[in-house]
Amino acid sequence: MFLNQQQVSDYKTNGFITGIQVTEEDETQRYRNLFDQLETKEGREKCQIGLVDRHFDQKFIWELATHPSILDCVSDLIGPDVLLLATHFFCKYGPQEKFVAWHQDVTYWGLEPAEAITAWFAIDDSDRENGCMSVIPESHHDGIREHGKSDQAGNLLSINQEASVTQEDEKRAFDLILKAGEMSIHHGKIIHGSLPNRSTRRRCGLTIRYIPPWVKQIEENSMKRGWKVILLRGQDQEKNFGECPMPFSIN
Ligand SMILES: O=C(O)CCC(=O)C(=O)O
Repeated sequence: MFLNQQQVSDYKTNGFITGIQVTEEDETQRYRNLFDQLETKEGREKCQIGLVDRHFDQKFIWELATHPSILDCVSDLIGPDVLLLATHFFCKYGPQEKFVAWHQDVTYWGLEPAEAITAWFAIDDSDRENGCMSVIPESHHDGIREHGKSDQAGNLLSINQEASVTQEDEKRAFDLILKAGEMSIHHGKIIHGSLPNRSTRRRCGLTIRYIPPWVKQIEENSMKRGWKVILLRGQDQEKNFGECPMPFSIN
């Protein structure tokens, strides 16, 4: 086990854990340099939320998605059989009004049961000033809330979705402050979002989504396509998704 019993129990109760160090300083710097190179190639506009599933062509993203420390933590939480569902960067440049509205990840993913888990790996330091992610603790216990459209301009979410939250919920929000190279892990049903980046520093995080093998896709996701799911650890007896080969080997 990589996580201790307290962390496993906190995840079950609160729907998240945070401050887990994944990479040492030189490795963290290497990943930041590789992201910087991708950013130069793709442009900032695209980098905000347009880098989806690039683990298929960018080896460094694949390396992070299959990083042993991340997989060890994920296995401790969802079991020994781990499938990679997707990767997606959320990159906010500052100072700007772009934000991520409150939402629950699994709402538009078409999965049944809607069980997914996300590792949010900090490429850059992520704090209140540059718009770190916030979660509403324990909100993953209450099922899927109604999602409408955000009436505030600048929501980075693909279909401008926003979950209805009360002022009480907002008061309980917990900020996931991370140093580059650390990660938080959140449950697919926890309500989370992030405020605008008010700093002049970039705030980039790689979200890595995983599922256990008993999850099926029963509807199209909001990107109107099937997931390209890869078995990373253990076994997939269910074979609910077509076989997708690994784009690179696992180190
Ligand atoms: O990085 C953020 O600010 C939001 C990330 C997010 O919404 C997610 O992981 O689903």
